[in-house]
Amino acid sequence: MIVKRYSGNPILTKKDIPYPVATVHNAGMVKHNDDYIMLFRSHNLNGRSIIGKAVSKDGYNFEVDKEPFIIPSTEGVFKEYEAFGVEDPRISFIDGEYLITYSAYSQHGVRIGLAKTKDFKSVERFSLITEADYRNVVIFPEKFNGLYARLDRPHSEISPWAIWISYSPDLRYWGDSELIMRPVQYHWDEMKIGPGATPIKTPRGWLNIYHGVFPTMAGSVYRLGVALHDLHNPAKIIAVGDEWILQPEDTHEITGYVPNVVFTCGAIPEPDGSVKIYWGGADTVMCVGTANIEELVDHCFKNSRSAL
Ligand code: BMA
Repeated sequence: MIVKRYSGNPILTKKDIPYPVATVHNAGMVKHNDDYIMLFRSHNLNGRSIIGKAVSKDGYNFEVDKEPFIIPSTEGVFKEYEAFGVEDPRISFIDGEYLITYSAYSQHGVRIGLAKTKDFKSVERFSLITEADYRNVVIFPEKFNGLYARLDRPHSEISPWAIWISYSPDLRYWGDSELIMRPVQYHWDEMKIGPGATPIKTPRGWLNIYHGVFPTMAGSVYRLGVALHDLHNPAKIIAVGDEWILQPEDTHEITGYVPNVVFTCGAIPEPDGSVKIYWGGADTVMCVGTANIEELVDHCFKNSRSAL
């Protein structure tokens, strides 16, 4: 197994949350000073989502804040576009601040909000950085030729859901968008793919742990795979692993709010060359596993397929 599940999974469930929620899943992750910060999504009991925060010293045992961290805004333009909930945060550290991208749901569709924090004590909304219909936006933790770069996943009726890249000088205005990776027909990720964890810099390229979906008679199966982007030009994908790295297998991944789902929004590289990958199990609980970063990069080259 390339990803070793932690024996104490799930690491966070609704029972650990000091306010009423139905689920704890799809968490963005980052290390801030010596703390592992987890921003997790929860369904409220009305079916709409909010984002909570948990902190850990070891990456496995988390303490949850008494109050949610981001709830739908009651002010300005954000109020209109977050009315149905905020979901699936991703965190990137760049230029001394943490950027949090999240899905903002409303009657107008799903678009992406960008919020910033320096300390995870307070958080400020910056801008809504896409129109509808976008999900899964992750910002690279480094600039390329002076520009921020993000992976995103617009929806299209014509072509299957695929991974695109866009650039920005200021985080507000994005452009030069390009399709860089597509699903493969009759393959584990044939129905849709989307960016997952914030990309991890390695000597051989940026490691992108993404999710892929396969349709079955019993609904969709969400799995994780890996792709490697060029270090200097993230639009160029060097290799895409043919086989998934993680699929739903534990009971809390196979059954729950949405069965047969492992879905990642965050992974934390460690100084010893390992990475802790965090995933939501069945849209219900949070799980963690470890992998070796070099092995994940090797995996990208295993029967590597074309990205397009
Ligand atoms: C996707 C998103 C994720 C979710 C997954 C499985 O479309 O909604 O937040 O984890 O479906 O339900």
